[in-house]
Amino acid sequence: MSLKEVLLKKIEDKSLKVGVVGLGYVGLPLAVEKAIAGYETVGFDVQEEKVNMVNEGRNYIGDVVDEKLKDIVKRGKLRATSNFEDVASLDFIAIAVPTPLDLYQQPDISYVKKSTEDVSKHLKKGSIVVLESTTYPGTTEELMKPILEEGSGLKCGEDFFLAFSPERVDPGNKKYKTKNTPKVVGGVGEDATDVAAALYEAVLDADVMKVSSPKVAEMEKILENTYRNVNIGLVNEFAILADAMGINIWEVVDAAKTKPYGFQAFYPGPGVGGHCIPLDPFYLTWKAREYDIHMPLIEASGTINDKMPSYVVDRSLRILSKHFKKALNGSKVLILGIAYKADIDDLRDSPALVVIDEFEKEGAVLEYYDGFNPSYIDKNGEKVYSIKEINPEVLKQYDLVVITTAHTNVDYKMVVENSKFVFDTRYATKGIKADNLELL
Ligand code: SAJ
Repeated sequence: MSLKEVLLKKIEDKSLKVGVVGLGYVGLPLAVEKAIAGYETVGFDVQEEKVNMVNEGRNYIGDVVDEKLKDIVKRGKLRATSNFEDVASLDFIAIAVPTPLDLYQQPDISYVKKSTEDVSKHLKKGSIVVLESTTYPGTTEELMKPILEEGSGLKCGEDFFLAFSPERVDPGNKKYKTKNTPKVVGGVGEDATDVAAALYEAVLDADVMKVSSPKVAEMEKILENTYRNVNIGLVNEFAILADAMGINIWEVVDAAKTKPYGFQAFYPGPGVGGHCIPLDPFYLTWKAREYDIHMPLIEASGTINDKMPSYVVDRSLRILSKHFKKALNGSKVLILGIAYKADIDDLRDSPALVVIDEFEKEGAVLEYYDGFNPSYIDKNGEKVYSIKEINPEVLKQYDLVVITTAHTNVDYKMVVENSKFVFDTRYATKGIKADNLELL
């Protein structure tokens, strides 16, 4: 039997041994779904704490159902380790490690490189490796393929298969999860694509689209997220003009989205956070320069989005001056919500934390409330605590309340009724009219 036939058979009879490298918001849900689908799954992570929590059946990812994790661990379908020697027994290894930017907004591909090296040392003949991390087009074939071949002495396409299949996890999304989100798969060669697609078809309740190469799959994922970044930048630019013209941008967007085709609503905000949207487009602009091509539209949207936190502070400064003849310096400001988006606890690249920094530069006296984040470590390494709760007595102490993340576990009507002034950068107070309320 050919390499492809052997793997397809193992996928069909569920004897395929599966590995997932990286047990974060992408890798753990993926490992859980593969184990639930009946495949013996090994999770790999360099963080001992994550390895121990998985082996104790203790969940730490919001999108994973605690009971499901506990059950598959108890049934021996899923275990975790930091020992890559276990790769030697695996047929299908997915890699879902971070692809951040470094200080200079350049791709930091070190996690992909390191995990590929670790896998290559133990890669067995007859296996397949699939990268899921969002990255620049070319990563799979130009970076991973040589590492895997040199590290294992095996030949890609003959002794093992290699493919790219971008993750599409939208943390906190109640409707679309790993299980039911369509998947795109692009292999080095058609056989690799077919094998990778076959496993996703066996595990997911979603369409699996095969594309002609890893590069197509790598670029389509970047297009998905660049599309978001640029459209958020566009609406942020509109928001700045709308405010200057005394127009309610939120009403404008809600009106535009009555168009049933050809328009998708994006809303302004205090900036763009998370581990994908602010970063992924710059994996592409970095790679484009290798072809002497610049992408000014992407750069421009990044500039606009990065300016939003200081724009929020400028607006706050004007509110205090106009309504209270107060300077921002020395004013007491309450920040409502520090996660990068509503109803999750993730602080990565959160614009709210940049807003806090910008306020502090102006001498404002800040506190924050976030029910999902009782504390956080600020840029000086200091632990900052959320105030315990928000109630009428507490709210009265602040000169200004700024809503930076619209968590739905807050009574915004009570906030507006009991605050001196509220600046809402997230439309959390939609439908509330008050003289002490201003929207971004
Ligand atoms: N944001 C706005 N205005 C908007 C939409 C978002 O300011 O209209 C901000 C959010 O507040 C947040 C940031 O942009 O700070 C990113 O938001 P996001 O909704 O794109 O959420 P992410 O980054 O957690 O997840 C995205 C996925 N989200 C959606 O498609 C809705 C998806 O693009 C990817 O699956 C995922 O990134 C990824 O892992 O690539």
